[in-house]
Amino acid sequence: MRKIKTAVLGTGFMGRVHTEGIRRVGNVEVAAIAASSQEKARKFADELGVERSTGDYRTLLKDPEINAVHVCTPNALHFPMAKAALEAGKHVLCEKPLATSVEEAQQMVDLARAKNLANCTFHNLRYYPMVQHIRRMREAGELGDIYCVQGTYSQDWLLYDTDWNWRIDSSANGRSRAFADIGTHWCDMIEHVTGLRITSVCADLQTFHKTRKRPKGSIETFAGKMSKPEDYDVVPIDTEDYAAVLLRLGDRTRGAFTVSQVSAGRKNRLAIEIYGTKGSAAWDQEKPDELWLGQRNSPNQVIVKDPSLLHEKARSYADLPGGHSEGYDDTFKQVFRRFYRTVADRSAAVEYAQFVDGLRQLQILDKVLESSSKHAWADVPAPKLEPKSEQKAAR
Ligand code: SOE
Repeated sequence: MRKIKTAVLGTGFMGRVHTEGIRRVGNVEVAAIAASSQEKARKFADELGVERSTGDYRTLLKDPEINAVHVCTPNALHFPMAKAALEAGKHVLCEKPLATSVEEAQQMVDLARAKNLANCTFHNLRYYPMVQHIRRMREAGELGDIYCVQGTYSQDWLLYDTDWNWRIDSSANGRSRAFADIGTHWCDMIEHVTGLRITSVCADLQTFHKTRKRPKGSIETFAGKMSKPEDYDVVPIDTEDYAAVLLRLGDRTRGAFTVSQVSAGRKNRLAIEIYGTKGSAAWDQEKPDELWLGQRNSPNQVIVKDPSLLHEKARSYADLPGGHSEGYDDTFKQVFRRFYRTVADRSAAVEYAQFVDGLRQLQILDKVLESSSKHAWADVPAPKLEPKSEQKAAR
């Protein structure tokens, strides 16, 4: 079997999880690694056993043997790298947020379309088995019409003013931090699961740390919690630690959620609650195999992931039998498997978030920032382009 050859651009937290995840897909080989320097790329490639490495990703784009790239670099590099890769005819899977502006994201959507290349925005969190189960319950009408949605995406890894990562530097990250980093995941999930569109937002953003202590060395995502940097510069901060957002999803459905990177004890708590006319569902990423189902006239239930008990259409997202947990890592495998199916066969169904979905999240983000600065509701534009994906059928 001839393997599809792919290159991973970026050697941070995401570069590592992507490299490991790609290897779980049988017909794909991580052929090369690119980083900001040859030394960095070689060190990473040696650790993970990848033959080829480079400090200049453009050399990989010239190689006709490389079919696809994963863009796992800081946000500000997503656009130039993905654009160059598409221009070179490579299929692109890009980390979220897709870009640092709506304009860049729109160009990426247009270019991928014009070149007819597979394109994925890595909103992987939709693909936990229990999240897919809620989605299919909703499609089957088991929750009824949705009255309201609520929840949070809360973390604590940026709680102290000594916590640092490239995301805090807006020149590498873009003008929004907490919302772009994790709020976009929440919105993507809620739209995907409910099939509804966020139509207006009223947001309040807060930066608790007006300055932070930037260590003189570099710090990996989440790793700052284990280091005690003594040598630092005090720098002003222009991105938010926290956001609270009220939502309208069409004329009837309402919602509210918070986003925080300073909530002690909350490690990676993406929680969604959906309240419908017939029943409710609540799920929390910190306990991914469990799903709470609420009823008015019968006892509530907590169901545990077990492929034999999942909705038929959600079953392909669970690979292991009940009692064998499937988590964050496994969502990568689920997306990669589906992405590479469409790379191998351009007529295969698209079962992942595309660039157009990443653009959508940047449009919501834009309105969240506008609403917070104006202290007013802001309307989110209806998408011009509907994804050609499975998501269309759900909406
Ligand atoms: C950091 O906040 C981060 O790694 C995000 O970038 C991911 O998208 C999220 O899944 C976990 O947290």
